[in-house]
Amino acid sequence: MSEILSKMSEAVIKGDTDNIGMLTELALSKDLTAEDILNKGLMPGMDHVGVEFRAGNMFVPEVIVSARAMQASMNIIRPLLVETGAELTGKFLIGTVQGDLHDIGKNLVAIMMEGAGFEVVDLGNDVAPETFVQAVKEEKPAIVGMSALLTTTMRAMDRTIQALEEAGLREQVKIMVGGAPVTSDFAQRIGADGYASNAPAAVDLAKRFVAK
Ligand code: B12
Repeated sequence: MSEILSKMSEAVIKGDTDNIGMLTELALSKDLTAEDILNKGLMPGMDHVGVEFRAGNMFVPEVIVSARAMQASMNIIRPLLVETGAELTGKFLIGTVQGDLHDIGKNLVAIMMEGAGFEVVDLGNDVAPETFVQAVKEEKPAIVGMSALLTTTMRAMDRTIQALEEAGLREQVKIMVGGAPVTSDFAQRIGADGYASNAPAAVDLAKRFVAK
């Protein structure tokens, strides 16, 4: 069984979009859960890609194909991750901040949030502060989530919170931030209501927000 999961990690590393769908179906047919596939197959593969990228052994085009392979598998397991039948808990608006194109982690948070019963509005990536403002006006979410993967784009979280303040919308929403370079210290400094280091922790935090 774990052989399939290591093959999935390898498929992410090699960016093997042709075979990853088949491997995902095979894993599911062997009674592996969507969580197993995500946490023991896809994530270790993407972690490895991160290490190799940092070491200069992999380059942007290769990382893109790895990301595509991971997304291809996530598209298959998505309904299973969502399938908890939870009641709608509130509206959750999420986006990757301006200047940042990384969206795998943001997508994962959105999927898990949907699975926990939140109605999710996903603004995509490279979302300008004014787009967040407009969306908060229109969608009236209970919670806004912002994702950033680059140290250079973390500041856009700050600018987005300021824009919400200037538009008089800050008090209407709870704001949570996340992404690899983000810390709870940083979240506090920019005036966010919370930080979570991964998707399940984001769900716990969101549930605490709406329970209050
Ligand atoms: C895949 C990837 C890419 C892909 C992105 C594809 C895509 N569709 O997302 C591509 C190739 C496009 C890319 C481009 C670049 N990348 Co890049 N990339 C990565 C890589 C390898 C993996 C990121 C990832 O998807 N991880 C898996 C997900 C599941 O994890 P995650 O994003 O951290 O999300 C989890 C948590 O953080 C949290 N979370 C995330 N969002 C949110 C939001 C909320 C509200 C909450 C509560 C929680 C939360 O929950 C998630 C799930 O558990 C990382 C290295 C790494 N290991 O992080 C580098 C990395 C982020 N990239 C990096 C860089 C430098 C770049 C480029 C500048 C490279 C270049 N020279 O062009 C460009 C920037 C493009 C841009 N403007 O955004 C650096 C950033 C360095 C820094 N500190 O700023 C990293 C760390 C690599 C490195 N070590 O150098 N990249």
